[in-house]
Amino acid sequence: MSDQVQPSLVQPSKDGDVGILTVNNPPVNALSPGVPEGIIAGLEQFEKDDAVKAIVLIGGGRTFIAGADIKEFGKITSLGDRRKGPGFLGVLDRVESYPKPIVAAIHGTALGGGLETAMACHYRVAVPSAQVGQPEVKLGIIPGAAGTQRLPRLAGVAKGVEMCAAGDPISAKDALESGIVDQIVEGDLLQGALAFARTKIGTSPRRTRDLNSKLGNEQTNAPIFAFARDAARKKARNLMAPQAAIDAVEAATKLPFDEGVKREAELFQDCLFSDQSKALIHVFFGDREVAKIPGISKDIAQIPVNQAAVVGAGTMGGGIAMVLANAGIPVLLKETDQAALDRGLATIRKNYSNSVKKGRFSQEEMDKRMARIRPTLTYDGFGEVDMIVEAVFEGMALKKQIFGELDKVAKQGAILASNTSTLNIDEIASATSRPEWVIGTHFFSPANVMRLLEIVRGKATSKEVIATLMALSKKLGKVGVLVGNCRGFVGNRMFGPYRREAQFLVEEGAAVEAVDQALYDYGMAMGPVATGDLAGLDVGWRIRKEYGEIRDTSVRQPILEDRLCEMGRYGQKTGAGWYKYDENRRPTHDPEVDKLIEQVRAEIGRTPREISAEEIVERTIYALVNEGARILEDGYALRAVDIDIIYINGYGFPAYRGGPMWYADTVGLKKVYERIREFEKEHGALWTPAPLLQRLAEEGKTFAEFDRKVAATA
Ligand code: ZOZ
Ligand code: NAD
Repeated sequence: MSDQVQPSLVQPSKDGDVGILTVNNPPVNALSPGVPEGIIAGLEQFEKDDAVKAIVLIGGGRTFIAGADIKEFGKITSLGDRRKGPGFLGVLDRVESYPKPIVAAIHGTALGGGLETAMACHYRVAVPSAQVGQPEVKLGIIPGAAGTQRLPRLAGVAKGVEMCAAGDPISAKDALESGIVDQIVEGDLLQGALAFARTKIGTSPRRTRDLNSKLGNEQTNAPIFAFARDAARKKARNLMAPQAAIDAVEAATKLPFDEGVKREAELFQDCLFSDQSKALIHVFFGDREVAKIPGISKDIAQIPVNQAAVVGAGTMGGGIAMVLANAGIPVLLKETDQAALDRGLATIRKNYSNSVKKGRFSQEEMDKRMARIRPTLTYDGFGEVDMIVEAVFEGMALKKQIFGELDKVAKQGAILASNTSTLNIDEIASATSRPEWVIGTHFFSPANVMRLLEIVRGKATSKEVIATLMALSKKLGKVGVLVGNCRGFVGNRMFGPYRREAQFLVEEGAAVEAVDQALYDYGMAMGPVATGDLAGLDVGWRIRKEYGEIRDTSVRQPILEDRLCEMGRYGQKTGAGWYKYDENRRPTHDPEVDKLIEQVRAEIGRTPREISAEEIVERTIYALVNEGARILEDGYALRAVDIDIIYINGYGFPAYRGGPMWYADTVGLKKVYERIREFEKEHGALWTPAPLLQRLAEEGKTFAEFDRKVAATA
């Protein structure tokens, strides 16, 4: 524990015969240095006070304790001393063995070390809106203060293992039913907790460690652990923490409490010092960092978005209308003709019905959401809305025509957004008399599912519009990342070289399946070749044709995908692309594609060679890193972590690798740079190292250090 003791983070007070300890460490009452010490100091004070017969531990502000202070973990691992650990177990032993009853009073969230603290108390009460959980696996660690030992003693083995291995919080009601919480307080929490505490005065405190009745036996537990391990293998592919959490809960069922705690500590340390945990903690803070835009302070006035409109009810427009409706915002949805409008609405209805069938929400809720979407073939009502999102076909002339029309119908002060995936926002904005109100909102497909929203800043876009979109993205359940206006913005611009390399690897000798498998094993949700089939190969083909890139002989060009498109093989939508698809969209190998590959190899004079999975990963992932470094240097992404968050939320990049830029840091930029130099020698100018990457590699620095410099100068 730290030397900088700040006991003022926990305030002792009294209400008659009950002592109250209030944790005040905003914003989330994390167990930062000073909080554990404050709790101990308060307990010692009340122990000596004979007038105090029971204690209530409560959180000040918006929540109970939301867990360990995650910033502290980096300090522990950077010291490299595994034995140091968080040192919090002794504090909780002191709480549990305290002679007077202690009641934890929970509102907001009791998460991680917060729930562990509550479980070391003798009783727990909670308001109905409270949530409790052991979310540590989401940070690549496991509970480290006996959570895996106390939770199954309160909630049973099945519930304990589920909560520790999946990490999702549960409601107060669920916590009451499973025995974690003793009472729900409907009115004032403190008053309810005081009353509850008084009922325990004079009784000997109930210690969670002594409650063994829910621990089951070998026979009843074996299937629970087998099921949990299997589920974790599937849902948390390649992740070590969920498996470790299950091992730790299993230890609770097999070892005496103190031995189980020791086993948990070993597993906790293994996880804490892993690259996976460091990466996931980077992602936790990254998710929040991207909302911080230099030059756009929190007090910039935002534009209230109470009503919206979407132009185009195709794949994206329909999804965007759902996103708005889901957030309670009424939305006009405009199409060119009735048939297109009906098609769009039918898709929306089908998507909502599927959610109802899966039990995500009720039919009544679906009806409410549908009622918020008002179909139209005209611009009637567009003059009243606060934001209009354009999602028509990708083409500059059409986009400019639509923005010219929107300029006439939209009220002054309305945000005009385009969902373009490649086109220049400034040129689109030039079709209006108010470019400061124009912005790019690049949703990802399916828009109602994917978490990423690239917010594209034009050169005239106002700070108010940017601040509004950043805040709105959160309300819409998205992670908004501000990007600059370059072709493909950040995500798709990087995706080009990544998928280009996947094609080159096939040209050079790798099997299509081998490329996909290598990246899948690396942790990508899907391989790059299969992703092309999913998104539609024709999209890139059309863009390449529009930009006149095909057959540019000055640099090596991928050939195979254009040939597939010429054969009408656009991917899943035409039943064939790189793979053949059945009616359930299941892919199979296609000998036709083998023939094409052989033919292309012969044409370009490539003798196929053995290519290892390692080279496949290096060629594709380093292509992302190199392009990412260029984007960063040119200022199209604010920080390396912004690129990481884009890749994790929009492109299925494994969070436990921290995103492409963080991953490059973990490999070592010098090593990445040297490998890229080798690729340049072999494959030419497409692999010229980004100057920023070269500089950082030569200086022995990391992208994370680059980000810290950006933050310091912001
Ligand atoms: O912030 C949301 C949340 O989910 N936080 C993380 C909760 C969590 O994962 N807790 C478990 C931590 S690991 C743990 O406890 C391990 C363990 O067993 C080890 C043993 C104990 C060791 C003890 C050591 C003495 C939450 C749901 C709480 C609130 O969501 P909101 O959307 O309302 O707010 P955010 O997420 O924007 O957060 C506000 C600011 O607080 C920062 N923050 C949140 N949780 C933190 C934390 N900082 C440090 N530690 C935490 N646990 C967050 O970064 C954000 O900061 P700003 O600067 O971006 O405003
Ligand atoms: P889509 O072909 O599915 O839908 C476009 C719709 O716009 C069609 O229904 C069409 O009838 C309608 N439309 C055309 N002109 C119109 C007009 N004047 N007024 C009203 N409606 C009109 O296309 P999509 O895939 O939804 O793409 C839309 C936009 O989103 C494009 O700019 C595209 O680049 C971008 N985008 C697409 C994806 C994706 O994966 N599909 C992802 C991100 C961004």
